[in-house]
Amino acid sequence: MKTKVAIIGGGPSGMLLSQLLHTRGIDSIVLERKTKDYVLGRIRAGVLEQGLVKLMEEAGCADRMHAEGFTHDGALISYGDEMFRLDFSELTGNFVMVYGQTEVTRDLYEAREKTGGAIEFEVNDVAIHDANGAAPHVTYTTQGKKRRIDCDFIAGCDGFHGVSRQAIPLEVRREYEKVYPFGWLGILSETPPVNNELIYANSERGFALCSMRNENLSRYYIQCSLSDSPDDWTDAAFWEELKRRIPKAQADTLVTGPAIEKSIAPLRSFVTEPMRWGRLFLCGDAAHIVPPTGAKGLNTAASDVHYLYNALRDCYENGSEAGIDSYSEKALKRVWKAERFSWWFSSMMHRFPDQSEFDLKMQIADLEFLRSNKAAQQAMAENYVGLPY
Ligand code: FAS
Ligand code: PHB
Repeated sequence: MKTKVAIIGGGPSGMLLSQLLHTRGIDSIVLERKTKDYVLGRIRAGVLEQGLVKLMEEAGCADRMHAEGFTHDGALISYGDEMFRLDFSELTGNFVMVYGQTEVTRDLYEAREKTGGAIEFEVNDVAIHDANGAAPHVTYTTQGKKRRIDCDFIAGCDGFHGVSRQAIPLEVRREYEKVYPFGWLGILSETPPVNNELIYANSERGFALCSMRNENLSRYYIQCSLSDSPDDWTDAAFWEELKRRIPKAQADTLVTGPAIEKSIAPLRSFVTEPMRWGRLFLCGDAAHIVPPTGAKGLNTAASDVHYLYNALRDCYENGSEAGIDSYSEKALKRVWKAERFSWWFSSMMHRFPDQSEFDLKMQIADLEFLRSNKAAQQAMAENYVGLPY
């Protein structure tokens, strides 16, 4: 088989890139390890920056998002029983869209299937060959048969545990990592959200986040030990702990119900450089990971896709390689800003096992400064709604 762009990974990065390329008549083939149902069964991000909203519009996949998503122009931050609001609109003139990553991915699959997009599910043994040579190609097996795709370019959109990053030689790759000593236990419940905007809570018992997917589907997280497993937490225990971490007024009005999904995500900050090796380009979690506190994971994958899509367009439509030559440097500039914001917000909102009394005082001072200083609020809001591409 031959295609212009072989895309490894059928998550949001791979599907958004494939759909955008399609709008310019640039063909691609998506190779996905899992089934479509499995991919669409994953519950992950919930907050979209304006940049991703615009990319979905450019991809022709934004109708349902605009019909069912919620624009949020603020969020609440609580510490103990104190709480204050960040007014994104007043501080930045911008807002975010609350619409689950699962729905973004579903919309992209629907668009690709409508336009006969080439997607292979349940592929195995994906391997990248000659990425830095004259004949880049990808091999894989499907239904026991070995296949080969010859291509002009390879997009590694296969997430943190994929194969693409490993295709860049160790002597070329530089990796940066910080592993956090806790995880997030998340649940989905068919209950009305406790508040119409998100609440990020720093409590003496640990971090909590009150989010939502719609007026009768809530998403909650509590910081938990890395040794925990979802089965260690009954629904009742989760609700009890959440109530102890959010302000009393919200705890008293929280509507609880059975968890329809319960999972634990470990937290890490990770970046690999460069994000390009010859004709191989890494996008999204294949190249970088952030703690989900700042809702930057999916949104930084989107800015990678924006840069790579425009670079490939420039190459095919104008014969210019300037975009692909500057892709890694341009993408990494924004990646590191997202890494910094996610690390800063996570450091301010979570309780760390080895925290000293002084460290705790610094957290409260950080929160008090953010609460009282407009410039600090502006900086936070600019990062949260999304820095420019
Ligand atoms: P993804 O990991 O989503 O997709 C990669 C795809 O590649 C997967 O479908 C995988 O099956 C496939 N793949 C892997 N190896 C392959 C191979 N060898 N061959 C073929 N296919 C292969 N971000 C937030 O902003 N907020 C959150 O609350 C949040 N929660 C998260 C919870 C978890 C458990 C995880 C893991 C991530 C979370 N994230 C969150 C980050 C998440 O949203 C990612 O940023 C987003 O999924 C990135 O999308 P992709 O780069 O497409 O990677
Ligand atoms: C979510 O709704 O899943 C979500 C929202 C905001 C975050 C992280 C996760 O910062």
